[in-house]
Amino acid sequence: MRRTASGFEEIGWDEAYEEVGARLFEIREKHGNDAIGLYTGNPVVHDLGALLYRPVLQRALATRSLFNASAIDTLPKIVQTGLMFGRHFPLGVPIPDIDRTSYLLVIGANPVISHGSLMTMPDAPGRLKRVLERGGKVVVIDPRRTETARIASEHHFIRPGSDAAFLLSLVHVLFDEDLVDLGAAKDRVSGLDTVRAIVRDFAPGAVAEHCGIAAETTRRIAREIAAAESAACYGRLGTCVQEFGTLASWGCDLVNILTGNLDRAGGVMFPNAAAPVDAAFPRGKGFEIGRWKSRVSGQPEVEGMIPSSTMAEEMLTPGEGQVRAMILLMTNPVRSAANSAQLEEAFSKLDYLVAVDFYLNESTRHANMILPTPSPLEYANYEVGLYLLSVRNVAKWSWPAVPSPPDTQQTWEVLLQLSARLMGLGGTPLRDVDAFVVHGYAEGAVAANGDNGRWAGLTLEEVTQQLGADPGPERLVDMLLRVGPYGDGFGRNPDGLTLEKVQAARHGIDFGPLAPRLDEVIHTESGRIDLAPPTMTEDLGRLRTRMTPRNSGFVLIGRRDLRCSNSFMHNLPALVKGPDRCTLHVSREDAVRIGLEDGGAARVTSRVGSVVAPVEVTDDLMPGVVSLPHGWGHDAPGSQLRVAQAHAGVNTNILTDDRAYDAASGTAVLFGTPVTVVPEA
Ligand SMILES: Nc1nc2c(c(=O)[nH]1)N[C@H]1C(S)=C(S)[C@@H](COP(=O)(O)OP(=O)(O)OC[C@H]3O[C@@H](n4cnc5c(=O)[nH]c(N)nc54)[C@H](O)[C@@H]3O)O[C@H]1N2
Ligand SMILES: Nc1nc2c(c(=O)[nH]1)N[C@H]1C(S)=C(S)[C@@H](COP(=O)(O)OP(=O)(O)OC[C@H]3O[C@@H](n4cnc5c(=O)[nH]c(N)nc54)[C@H](O)[C@@H]3O)O[C@H]1N2
Ligand SMILES: [Mo]
Repeated sequence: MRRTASGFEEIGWDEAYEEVGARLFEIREKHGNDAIGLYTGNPVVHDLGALLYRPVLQRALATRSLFNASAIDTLPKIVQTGLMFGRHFPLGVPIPDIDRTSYLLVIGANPVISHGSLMTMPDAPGRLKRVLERGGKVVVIDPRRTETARIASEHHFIRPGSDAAFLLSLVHVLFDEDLVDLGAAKDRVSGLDTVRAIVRDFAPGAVAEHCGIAAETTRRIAREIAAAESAACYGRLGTCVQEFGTLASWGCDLVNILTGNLDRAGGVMFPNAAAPVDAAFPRGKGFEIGRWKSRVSGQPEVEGMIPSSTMAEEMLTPGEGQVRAMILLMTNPVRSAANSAQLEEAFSKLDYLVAVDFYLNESTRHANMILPTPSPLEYANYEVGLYLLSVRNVAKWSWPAVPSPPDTQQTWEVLLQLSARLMGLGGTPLRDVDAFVVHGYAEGAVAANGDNGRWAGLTLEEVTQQLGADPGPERLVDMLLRVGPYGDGFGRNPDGLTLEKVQAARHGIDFGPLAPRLDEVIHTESGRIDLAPPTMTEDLGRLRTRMTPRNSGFVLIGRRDLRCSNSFMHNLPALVKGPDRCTLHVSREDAVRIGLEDGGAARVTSRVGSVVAPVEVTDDLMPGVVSLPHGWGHDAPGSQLRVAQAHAGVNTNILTDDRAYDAASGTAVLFGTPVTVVPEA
């Protein structure tokens, strides 16, 4: 779809590739590599071709202007686990062993709705209920009494953004009452004395008012976790997209480690995925952030990405390195990233915008060219990404459910076509370009798994020959599976895994529960888990300043819904029918105080914007907090989403502020935005 003065027109693939290739090439020649930005959206993790060919496009672009949905939702966890375990994301993320745990502390996550995220699992409600059936406990800490809280043993409100203080006070109790027990991490940690000294100030009584949790409750929870046969502390978005995301993420793992729950059954453990990404990307020891800083506001680089909150300023601020063209890979940033109004402006001013996306929506309407790739029902998939975060080690291939129409291009083909043109290989047959890609991956696999790794004697020739000649992501997955922990090692272990075997197992293959593997995981220079990385300890001053009593205004948090996936599932009638879900939740106490009525309307205003939303009065929200879901606001002129337009809703990211961020990681604050709320006539 090409944008013209009179709207979008359909053109052929070859013409589209020619134009996009030529325009990007020209912009790069004139303004340099960093002038082209790439934004990788959330659905990429579920499109195998997009996941495995995005790195190819990234290399072809050779730009530092790399933005990512992970740089919206996960940076604090990436920074925290990277610095503590020396591992690149997500290989150092300990996952709750939910099927065997006797105590699950859920802080800032709603797995009944989200299915877990950094604890990937089918049937989240069933698994949580079984913890209780086994005689265990599930405790939820959340400013909202969520769907997860409803099936938990107990729930406590917490003031948004105060989790770091609460978690450090749990750690305080562990030291104070002599409950610290390192378990498997014994002799494998450094910085224990630093942590002990830090948490001295965080007595439960000292943080109770700030957090809204009584000191006795905090002490009891700390004792229970320490006494439980096994326990896991799990934080997700509520402990990431907030003012102290890195400190809160750190607090979660300190609780896990200091109660002996790291790497033990029922605690938090490291998955051992069948197709591990590190099998093709060998890396040295250690983990560093801030190898460079973003051009305008000097935010640290993390794993090659810069925080997505810097996107608008990088596009709008003139000077060398200004982003003048963008590639949007399955993302809707003008609805999903902070400060939408500024982003709308930035996208409308670009010299060139390409979107790989199947919708003409709020973001892609700004594109000069939309390259539509198929829907998830049309492509085969293997969860290369999410199996690294899974609560069991499993492997399953899913086949396309419906065929694609003729003339469809898969996402990997589109990315490869663009990459080829950026590398000056526009005239080369795609097969040959793909052979080059496979060669690159195979070199990585041999370096990581050959003589220094699992499969002694493995050679490049062997790998490339046995992978066959069919281009596309399948042979790359085959390679990852074969060099992986259950693999056939290209013949060295004949009974081992190949893609063919995974594809033949209709219902997937189960390798069993998570197993201890701490020694394999720790990858710091010192060989120890760093309990007190300076990135965290140096941020404590900021936390202490915040703990002084605040003004009594409202803060805004988000809310997920079972029938939405971020911003893109509102165009399907079955998923939007029923009562309006894009409502502002307000506690009964606040509603009475400021004169809001259920079914009425409220005006919500932040530093950067203002919206009017329908009000739903609830008993499930902490007073002082209001909640609005994200991903709505489908009334943008020029988008072609007939169903979504009829259920437009309100865009909450008009209110979120790109300048409010977690200082340690640069992550924008999406939960905890200060707002005013007044009735709207
Ligand atoms: N206020 C607030 N904002 C948030 C959040 C929040 O909780 N509160 N959550 C944040 C989080 S966690 C995330 S991950 C981001 C997500 O934000 P994004 O990464 O922008 O994801 P989506 O908004 O779902 O947009 C996905 C885009 O991909 C397209 N698409 C989806 N599937 C496919 C496919 O299979 N093929 C093709 N070709 N296109 C596809 C859709 O049309 C849509 O344009 O949003 C963040 N924004
Ligand atoms: N149905 C559905 N499933 C999804 C998605 C979806 O859009 N729809 N999105 C997917 C994506 S991209 C992601 S990243 C995951 C996210 O997975 P989760 O993090 O489990 O999902 P959220 O519902 O955002 O949960 C965050 C919780 O934090 C609470 N919270 C807000 N502020 C604070 C705070 O300051 N402290 C504490 N303790 N809690 C706070 C919120 O009330 C909310 O209950 O879900 C994934 N799964
Ligand atoms: Mo996300």
